[in-house]
Amino acid sequence: DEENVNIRQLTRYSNGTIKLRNPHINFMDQDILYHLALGSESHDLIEMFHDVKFVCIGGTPKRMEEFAYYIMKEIDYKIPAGTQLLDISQYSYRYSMYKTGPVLSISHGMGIPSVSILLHEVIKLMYHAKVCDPIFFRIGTCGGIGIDGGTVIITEEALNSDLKSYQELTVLGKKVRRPGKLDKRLCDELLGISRETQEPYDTVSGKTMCTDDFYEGQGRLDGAFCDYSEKEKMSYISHLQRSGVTNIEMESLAFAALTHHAGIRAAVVCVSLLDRIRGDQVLAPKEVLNEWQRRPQKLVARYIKKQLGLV
Ligand code: R2B
Ligand code: URA
Repeated sequence: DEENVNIRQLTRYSNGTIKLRNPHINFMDQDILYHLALGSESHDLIEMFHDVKFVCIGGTPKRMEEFAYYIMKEIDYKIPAGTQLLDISQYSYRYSMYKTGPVLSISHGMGIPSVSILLHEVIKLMYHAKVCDPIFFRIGTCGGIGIDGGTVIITEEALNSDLKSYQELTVLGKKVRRPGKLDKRLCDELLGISRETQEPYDTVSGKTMCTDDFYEGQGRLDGAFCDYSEKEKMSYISHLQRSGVTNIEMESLAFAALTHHAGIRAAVVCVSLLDRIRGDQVLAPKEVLNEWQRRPQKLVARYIKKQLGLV
């Protein structure tokens, strides 16, 4: 539609590389991507990153390291025998970043502030490295609303905790709203791929509510504080369900808002760790949780393999 054409013009050069919506970066002698431990003068970012096609981000360094090795196997990417993938951002002591050919795998920590800082720097990295039309994925975990643990949920639209489909941030003391939009076609393609494989679990799509807290912010009864009753919690969760919310997590809104503002196609794929109608504590054993957390990775890996012409 018209909005997408406008965003495209604002965010791309004619060859598909990223144009930044910030005139200041061009006038700087160097740009230090502080939280990634990279810089435009200290590193040859084009040499290091120009071939990136997919940027996959998820909460923990360990899971994203595992994803880097998993995708290495899936796309048959070879590194010299006896060597390991390097955590490119290890000296930031903030985020971890692994590169497996065209796939970047990066940890984003917990919550909107952490994922926002990362995305500003990763989007600038795409610009400095002259990357062409990258696709971004968040591979994560969430709480389901009337949805069993182990179910994979693809976000159609990210909502704030007022169930509005925008992120409101304060810039120079003024409120700025950015739509929590994700790529509809990408969401549908992922759903389509999930239907091609016979997995013993469901993959669904829906609206995702993004909160600034895991406990009171998600209506849990098991935080250090709780000033509402179980009845009030349940009526709130029912209200969410009636509003079409399938899951709750803590990064989708900033992820959707920033990638959409940058004109980057993006998707959020999370596995539900529990059904919030049944409880609040994450009770599944570690081995079960680990297997569940590989499910979004599998789906995204399959999409990547398709795009690379490997399946
Ligand atoms: C999902 O899991 C984390 C909280 O446990 C948070 O980062 C999120 O969005
Ligand atoms: N992550 C969340 O933010 N909430 C949950 O309930 C589970 C994972």
